[in-house]
Amino acid sequence: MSRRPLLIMIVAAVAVLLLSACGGKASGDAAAPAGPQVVELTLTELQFTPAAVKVQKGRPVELRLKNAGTAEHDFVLMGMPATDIQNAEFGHVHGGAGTIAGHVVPGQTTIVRFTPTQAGEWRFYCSVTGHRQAGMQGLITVN
Ligand SMILES: [Cu+2]
Repeated sequence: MSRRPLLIMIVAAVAVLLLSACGGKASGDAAAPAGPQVVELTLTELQFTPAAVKVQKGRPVELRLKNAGTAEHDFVLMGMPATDIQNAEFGHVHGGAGTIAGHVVPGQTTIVRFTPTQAGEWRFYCSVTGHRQAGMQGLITVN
């Protein structure tokens, strides 16, 4: 008589193990990422090409900043709600709070990553003295 509860416990334990194994597999499949949205911007004197880009909300963005000019340039985007921000300044990657930014010297490509969390439009620009005023800016649309 005293063996019956033990048998029930063993059956229950096996059932839990099987369920958790199935659950792990299912969540692994569901987590298969669609991959980042790769956006390439070419920086020259004194513009971004293209000057308008579109990305999807909630999907990671990999922003590739290619400096095809002869001067140093950067990319600054302030106030756009985003998570997982990885800024890159002078080759040093760091987390960002509110500002998405990347600096790139001539002939190099700097990669900045972030995930936009809200639809809308925001302006980005180059913060090197005089560049924004000369027209080095653009628009990012999230939808
Ligand atoms: Cu510039």
